[in-house]
Parts: sequence; C-alpha cells; structure tokens
Amino acid sequence: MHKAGFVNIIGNPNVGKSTLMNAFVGEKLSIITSKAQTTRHRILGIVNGDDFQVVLSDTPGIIKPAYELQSSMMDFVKSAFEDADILVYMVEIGEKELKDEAFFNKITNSKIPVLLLLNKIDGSNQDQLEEQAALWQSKVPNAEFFPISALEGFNVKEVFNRIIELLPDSPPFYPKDQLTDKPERFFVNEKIREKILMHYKKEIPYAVEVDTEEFHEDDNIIRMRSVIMVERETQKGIIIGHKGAALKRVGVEARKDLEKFFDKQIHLELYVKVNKNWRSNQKQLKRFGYNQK
Ligand SMILES: Nc1nc2c(ncn2[C@@H]2O[C@H](COP(=O)(O)OP(=O)(O)OP(=O)(O)O)[C@@H](O)[C@H]2O)c(=O)[nH]1
Ligand SMILES: [Mg+2]
Repeated sequence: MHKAGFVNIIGNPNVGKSTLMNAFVGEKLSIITSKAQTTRHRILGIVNGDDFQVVLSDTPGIIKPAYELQSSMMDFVKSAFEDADILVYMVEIGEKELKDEAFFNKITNSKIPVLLLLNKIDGSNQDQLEEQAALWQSKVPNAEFFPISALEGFNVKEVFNRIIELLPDSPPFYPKDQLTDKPERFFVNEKIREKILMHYKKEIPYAVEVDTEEFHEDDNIIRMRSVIMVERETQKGIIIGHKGAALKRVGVEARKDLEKFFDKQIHLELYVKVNKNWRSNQKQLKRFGYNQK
C-alpha cells in the first residue's frame, strides 16, 4: 500500500505559506521575506516516506492582478486548485477575509478535503485566538481547523500527520529521491531576489526579475552569472547603489546562502540590465517561466 497526492497551499499574501512549505520539506526551497508577493511561482516541495509521497505546492498570495506578471501569478494559483487532492488554506491572526470572492467560493465549495490553518498564533493572546478561531471556522465550515505557528513549528507535525491520513492511495508521482520540480538555476534566481526584497524599498523589488545565465559546476566550486533585470534606467542606478555598494551586498549575502544551499563553494557574478516593462510583456514573461496557461 502506497499513498500519494498533491497538497496545495493557498491564501493571502504574506500569511506564511512558504514558511510552512519549508517547514514540511525541511529545506529552504521557497524564499521568505516580510514583504507581500514574495512568491511568484508555483513551487513543488516533495516529502517522501517509505509508503507515502506528499507533493506540496507553494503558491503566490492571492491578489487582484494589476499587470501581466500578477495575472500569471494568479494562473499558478488557479492551477493549484485544479489538481489538488487536499487544499491547505492558510490565514493569519488578524486577517479578516480573502478579497477574491471567486477563489474564496472555490474553497468553501470544495469537494476535496480542506485544512484551514490559522497561522502566526505565536503572536496572539488566548482571547484573540478564540475569537479568530470562531470567525474562520464559521467562514469555512467545510474545513478541518488547526491553529499553527509555521515559524515556531507549533502544530506543524500534527497537520502533516493529518495530511498523510487524508492522502489517497496512489503510486508516487515523482522519483522518490526528488525534492522539487524546479531546476538549480531557479533557486539561484530566487535567492538573489530575496536579497533584493530585503534591501530595496517600495516598487524596486517588484520591478526586478533575475535570470541566471550561467551555472557551471566543477568538483569543488560552482560558477554562476546572473542578471538582475529592472524595468527602467533609474531603477538600475538604485540597484547598483553608490560605488556599487548596494549590488555588492546583494551578491555577498546571496552567495553565502547559496553556499549553504548547494553545500559547495560558489563564485557569483552579478550584473544589472534594463529590460523595459518586462512584467507587462508576454514574451518576456514566458521566457522567465511565467504565463504557463
Ligand atoms: N510570527 C510569525 N511570523 C511568521 C509565521 N510564519 C511566517 N511568518 C512571517 O511572515 C512573513 C511572510 O512569510 P512567508 O512565508 O514569506 O509568507 P507567504 O504567505 O509565503 O507570502 P507571499 O509569498 O508573499 O504570498 C515572514 O516575515 C515570516 O517570517 C509564524 O508562524 N509566526
Ligand atoms: Mg511565499
């Protein structure tokens, strides 16, 4: 007997979806920052056991799209509704609603099991927790409810055990030693973007895309070259910073994380290029792995 299935994590931006996926997988697959719209792709994280395979999907936070990139992000969310065996709907303490009514109706009318996770309870008191628990259980009565802290690991194991119980009987979908669906370069791009989200303000991180053009692995070193693309010339100057200091910081920090991730010495070369209005350009988006309708 073997169990396997797709367990897709959905919810508003910044509620902790990526933190939960990484906690389940035990690896820093998805980048995590305090900013909304950190995740732009659907990223698989696969947890294998002798008699089970949980194929998790981390997805972008649900928003009303304002430009093509965001529409494509929402297409990833849609696809996660289509193939799920179990839906994990995550909300956070203090949150009132999922603004997109169509998505919300899909959750409340779901024919498959829904786990409703109220996250970030480490920052709440008992009264607030009880009030929020009652609110969300009444909003999503078809779901099984768990208060959790993805960050501190509270109830994470319990949710995972419940997922295993609910998984359908099925052979594995992926080889048992596979951890994700994404290639190595994807994680390089993401790690660099994480540093940009952390260190630049306002619109800058949202105007950035990273593309790793070279990834060459030797016995004891991986050499990579990545381009940071921005939408306009002024943004290029901001990314580089005074005497290149800002860009250097991104490079140093990304390299340190990537050395841990790949467990190897890394040589990372970074440069910045203007790719005018890339996030509204279908062709460019396709090239970066979006728009996969
Ligand atoms: N206090 C607390 N913070 C948390 C918890 N889980 C996640 N966070 C924080 O919430 C922020 C957002 O976490 P993410 O995991 O990136 O959230 P997300 O839902 O993937 O966000 P998007 O990809 O932007 O939709 C980060 O600063 C996390 O450290 C938690 O259980 N408790
Ligand atoms: Mg995320």
